[in-house]
Amino acid sequence: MKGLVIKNTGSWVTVRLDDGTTVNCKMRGVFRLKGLRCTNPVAVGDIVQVEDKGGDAPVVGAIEPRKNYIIRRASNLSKEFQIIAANLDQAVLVVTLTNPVTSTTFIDRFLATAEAYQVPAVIAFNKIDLLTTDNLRQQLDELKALYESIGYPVITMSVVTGEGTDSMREQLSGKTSLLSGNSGVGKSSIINLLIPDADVRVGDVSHTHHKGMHTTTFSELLDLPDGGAIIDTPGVKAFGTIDFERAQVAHYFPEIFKVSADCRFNNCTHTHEPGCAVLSVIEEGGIALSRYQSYLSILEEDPNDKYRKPF
Ligand SMILES: Nc1nc2c(ncn2[C@@H]2O[C@H](COP(=O)(O)OP(=O)(O)O)[C@@H](O)[C@H]2O)c(=O)[nH]1
Ligand SMILES: [Mg+2]
Ligand SMILES: [Zn+2]
Repeated sequence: MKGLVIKNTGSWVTVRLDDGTTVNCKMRGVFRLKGLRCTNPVAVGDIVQVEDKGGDAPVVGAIEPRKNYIIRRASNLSKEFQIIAANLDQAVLVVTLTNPVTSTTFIDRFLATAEAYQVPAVIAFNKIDLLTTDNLRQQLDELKALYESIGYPVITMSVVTGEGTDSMREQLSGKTSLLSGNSGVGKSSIINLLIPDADVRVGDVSHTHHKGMHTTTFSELLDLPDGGAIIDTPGVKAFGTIDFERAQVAHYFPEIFKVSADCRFNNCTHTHEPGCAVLSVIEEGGIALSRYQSYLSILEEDPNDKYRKPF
């Protein structure tokens, strides 16, 4: 029997079969993914075979090839990984300019990681009802223009006033979307707004619970009333970092990558090299400084420390 994984609590997964019924399956041992120890090989969004071998519960057998997936460390210093979600149509990053402040570095690292995972990214600025100063409103306009110019869809919205929520609904319609963002930006509120019977807790810092040395992440696929689904991963702020090779970082900043075709050296890191097209475009104001700073912040990470910094 084939089905879609709609819930994962670590040791159990819930699979929705083709006929619409759901079945709880047991997980089996530790799998390996590209040479990495992986404690949680089956993820929400996976299409799996369910095998009923007459034991106390059916088990998850083969996993269908994924179109994409995202991973994170099982815990900060762990060498083990968890797949957070698979087969995403898009990843929506919910951000706020106030209460709390989301930094552009955080946004850009998320976008770069989404590029690397080949998951289309969307930015949703929530809590625009709190932008009561000219300065904040101008910040919103500038960031919206910046990210749209790079090619990312941008939504501006408020759960409180309802402004922009139709655009959010439209953006999510018919797709499977991961909802990410710092704690407190309004992810749970958005889910409750769009899926009235989801009844997700609002205001909780994290639903993550500790089990031995590992942080077990509970994730769930929530159906949208008009088609599509949101993958909710409480306690996961953003993607885990992935293996960024220095030379590849520019590939994940579309506007930097485009210009880099004109650099004199094809191994240009766009930091100091003569004939660097990126540096000259930055000087002309054609690439935002905030984006370049985020690029540098990834480039400057210790290459031996990869997989070490979840963000
Ligand atoms: N002013 C304002 N507050 C909001 C908005 N959306 C959510 N909140 C509040 O922000 C807090 C955190 O929301 P929550 O949905 O739990 O955020 P999460 O941690 O991202 O899931 C709660 O007190 C919400 O009521 C909004 O659009 N405007
Ligand atoms: Mg929440
Ligand atoms: Zn260059």
